[in-house]
Amino acid sequence: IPITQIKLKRLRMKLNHPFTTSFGEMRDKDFFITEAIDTEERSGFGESVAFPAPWYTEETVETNAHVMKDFLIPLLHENTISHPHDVREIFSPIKRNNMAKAALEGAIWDLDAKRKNQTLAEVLGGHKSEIDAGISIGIQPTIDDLLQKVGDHIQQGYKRIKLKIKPGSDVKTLREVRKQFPDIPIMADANSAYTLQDLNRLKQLDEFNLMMIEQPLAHDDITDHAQLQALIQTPICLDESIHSAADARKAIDLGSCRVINVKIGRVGGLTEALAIHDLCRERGIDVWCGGMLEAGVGRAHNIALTTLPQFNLPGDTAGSSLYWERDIIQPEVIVHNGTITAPDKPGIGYEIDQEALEAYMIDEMVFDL
Ligand code: OSB
Ligand code: MG
Repeated sequence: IPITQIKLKRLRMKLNHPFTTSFGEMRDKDFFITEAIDTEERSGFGESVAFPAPWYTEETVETNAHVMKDFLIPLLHENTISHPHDVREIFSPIKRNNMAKAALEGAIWDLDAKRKNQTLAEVLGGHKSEIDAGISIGIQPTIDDLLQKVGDHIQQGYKRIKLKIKPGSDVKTLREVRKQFPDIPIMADANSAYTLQDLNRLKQLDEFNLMMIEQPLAHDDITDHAQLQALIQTPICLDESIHSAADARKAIDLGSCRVINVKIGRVGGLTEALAIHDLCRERGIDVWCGGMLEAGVGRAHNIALTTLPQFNLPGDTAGSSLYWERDIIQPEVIVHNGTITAPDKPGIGYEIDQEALEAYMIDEMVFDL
């Protein structure tokens, strides 16, 4: 793939609604859009999902900038890439920093698909023409706010509702939601807010018929989760704990989870995400695509990945308008009757809204390869 230039565009975008989890509140997004340009001046786009603070994993926007600029882009300069699959190997001397790796690898996957005049979904091996959309609701100021939001999103057709929980905002909250909405598909995400000491509280969640509980225990744990899974009925889904297909294999072998949330950034790119997909398909583990409050480019990558067959549960990729006044892609991601139609144009399948992109841009770095 004859890449001549890499551009890193730093954007700041205001979220329509602040998003609160057990680890903190986010009001806006500060992140990188990556662009890989070839000899024919075609462009592929990627998005880094790291947040300004290391709340979710250890990466930040600043560590992304440092690692891309000082380590990963030089590796792209020194090596030839015949296929996007090669990027994982080329980046392997650099430990972790998965979101930085995924941001660059994603732009190369998009560029390669465009060069082949195929959709990103096609080059990944995905065939679904529509994908099911779920939504993740942050912790709300009051229970009434939460009930209102759940009702609105069910009305909009979302196929499952994810609620953020933490100690003190869990059993009572879920009981209220279940009372009002006895039959809807609900799951809870704790973002590592509990320990095995909270076993009794976690056991109480079994009464709410949750599809799953996501990452109840430590962000870097798989063994306590195996103990917990043996003691509760609700399936455990791992998010933060899974950084690679090797992690996924160990978690499955130990019985630490029955479901895996795949985030392209967290696992270091689409190649690794495909490996996790294939493993889960072999082992009969359900998978779905998580979200990181992405702008349109990241959202488009999630949609392409979700067209693969083992993505058999609704993900967290919701419509653009729930997050942004104006997204950076055209058309924006639209959810209709709880589904997103996979785009049929080459690559990520959405045009970059250059005017919006420029309006949000706060910095740009250009590297010749
Ligand atoms: O744990 O899945 C998570 C957002 C930021 C950080 C972590 C998580 C989330 C979400 C939101 O749940 C998903 C989305 O709407 O993009
Ligand atoms: Mg999560």
